[in-house]
Amino acid sequence: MVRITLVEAIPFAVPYRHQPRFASGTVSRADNVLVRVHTDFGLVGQAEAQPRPYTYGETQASIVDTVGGALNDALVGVEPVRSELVAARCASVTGNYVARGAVDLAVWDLIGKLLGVPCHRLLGGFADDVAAAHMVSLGEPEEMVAEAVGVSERLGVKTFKVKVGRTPALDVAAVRAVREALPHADLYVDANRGWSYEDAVRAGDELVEFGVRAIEEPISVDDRAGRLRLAERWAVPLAGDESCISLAHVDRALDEGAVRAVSIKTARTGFTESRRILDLCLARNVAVVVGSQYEGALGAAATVSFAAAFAATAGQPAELTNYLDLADDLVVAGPEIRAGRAVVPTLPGLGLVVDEDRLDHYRLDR
Ligand code: MUC
Ligand code: MG
Repeated sequence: MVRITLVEAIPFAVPYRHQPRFASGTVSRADNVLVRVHTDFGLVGQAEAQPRPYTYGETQASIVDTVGGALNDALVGVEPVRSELVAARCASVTGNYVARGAVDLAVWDLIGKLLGVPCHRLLGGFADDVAAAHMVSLGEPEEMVAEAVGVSERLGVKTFKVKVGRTPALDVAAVRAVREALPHADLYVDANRGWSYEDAVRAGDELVEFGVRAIEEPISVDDRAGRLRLAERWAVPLAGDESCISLAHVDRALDEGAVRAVSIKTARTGFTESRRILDLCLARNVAVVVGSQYEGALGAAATVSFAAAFAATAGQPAELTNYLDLADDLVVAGPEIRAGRAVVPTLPGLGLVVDEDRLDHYRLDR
């Protein structure tokens, strides 16, 4: 019987080539955490956590503390293949979504390695690849066009989530410019709660005219009445992201009625809770998008493994390309993206190999 002996949290920092910018923040450096789940069998499961204080309140320090403290205490001695026991033990720690999500992913990586099976097959294995969507950072409209066109040309990507949430005039100018440069692209937008209700009306109405197919988190998630009015106003779905950070949040958001598409992020709900969210959305006939929070390659491997695993997610674009915004990464090679599609890793677990020299170079704890 294989048992968990240690859950380790290694903080590291990798610079960006192109810094992600959105209405609620900027990621100037990937100050992330590598989670390693060790066993008495020698095999190690690993995954990456990305602190997003403006979304979850978690920091790199809090993630290191929670993973190496309470979550380690909860999991030492547990058999990793008993994934529901792992989930129940981790549920004894509330909040800390990113810390818990990464531990869940690292345990699934370990299960895959123990069984010799890629995670995407363990989850369902519906398809071997999935269309990739790219998130376009805030910038001057011409910079945003250059980013989208560059990704389209380099990777063959056809779907773009354009960041908005500034002034309606600037947002409309940016999306118009991207639309003109890529007339056939599939576009949706994400305001990361940056608009006031009035700005959302002004910007959103015009953006719907440009054919954006969803508007993610237009205003404060606390303005429930405003969100409902916007959802009723627009012909395209209001997509929930920051309002949908756990199964219970999704359940409440769907009850409230404004959210008609849900962003599922393995970075915050791992595989275990992401699957429960997907099932809830399927039961309620609500669209889902497999989303990203600017993971590195290990996180992107989790995203593609999940997105490709299910019939309900494999047929639509998942946010998968932004790990290439990093100037470097911890792994020997990231997930492959060709002709606009991300391919599932074929090695066991999450399928990526950490380059120990790079980890030594980027880790912050030595
Ligand atoms: C998104 O969809 O909002 C921005 C912050 C974060 O945590 O995720 C991103 C992308
Ligand atoms: Mg979002």
